[in-house]
Amino acid sequence: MKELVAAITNLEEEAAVAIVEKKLQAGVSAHDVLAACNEGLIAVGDLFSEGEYFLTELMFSGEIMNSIMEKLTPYLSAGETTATKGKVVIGTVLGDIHDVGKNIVINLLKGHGYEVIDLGIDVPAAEFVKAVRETGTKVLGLSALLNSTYPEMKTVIDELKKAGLRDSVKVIIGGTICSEKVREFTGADDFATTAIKGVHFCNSVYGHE
Ligand code: B12
Repeated sequence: MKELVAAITNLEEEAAVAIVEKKLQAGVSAHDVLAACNEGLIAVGDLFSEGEYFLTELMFSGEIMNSIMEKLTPYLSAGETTATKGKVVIGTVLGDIHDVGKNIVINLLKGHGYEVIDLGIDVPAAEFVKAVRETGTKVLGLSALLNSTYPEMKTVIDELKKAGLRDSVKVIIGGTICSEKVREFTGADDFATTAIKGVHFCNSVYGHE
């Protein structure tokens, strides 16, 4: 796995994708592969923070992850069921365009039999409220990766309250910046820094555990 972390950190797309294919063929769990990819991306982020990498490199790391996801998705979705276990509305909050993690969560939820309504990126609070009202979902997932955008997750929850919808929907926030402190600040029901936690959350809300 060290090889994979290094290939992503060094932005070697072909090598990274080849290693992922090799690991999957060898029967390594897709979740373990994903964890190594995350480690590589965190290293890229750190190099960006330190001024070693620039926006171009950051963008390229996102592209590498998308190529890897093409290989990983079928494995993450293994065991797909046709039955709909329930609806989930999800999106990245206003001001934030990071969606690699959100898309992984979506793939995983679909693989576990959930109907996912993806509102995309940079989503204003009013759109989340509208989607919750119109779909009658019991779960809303909010994604944010920036220190400057996590307060927007609180705005969404406050708007749900104003619309009288807060009691009808459970909210889970996700992204590397999420913690118990952030959950408390936003008023969300739970937080996740892994995609699988989102699945467990939905299972408990919809009574599938
Ligand atoms: C790729 C990347 C980009 C790409 C995004 C491409 C894309 N389509 O998403 C681009 C180049 C566009 C980008 C832009 C920027 N980025 Co950026 N980016 C990253 C990087 C390297 C990787 C993010 C990623 O994809 N991780 C992989 C995924 C799989 O992980 P994840 O998102 O955390 O998701 C997992 C979990 O958190 C969880 N999860 C996530 N969401 C949800 C939601 C729910 C409901 C649930 C249940 C779970 C869940 O499940 C996922 C799978 O396990 C990070 C580094 C890092 N440490 O995160 C920086 C990082 C997030 N970016 C950063 C910054 C500063 C920026 C910019 C402001 C840079 C700039 N000066 O313009 C812009 C912001 C643009 C904007 N308005 O949003 C900083 C944020 C610092 C902070 N905390 O505020 C980071 C941390 C880099 C750094 N160390 O400085 N970025």
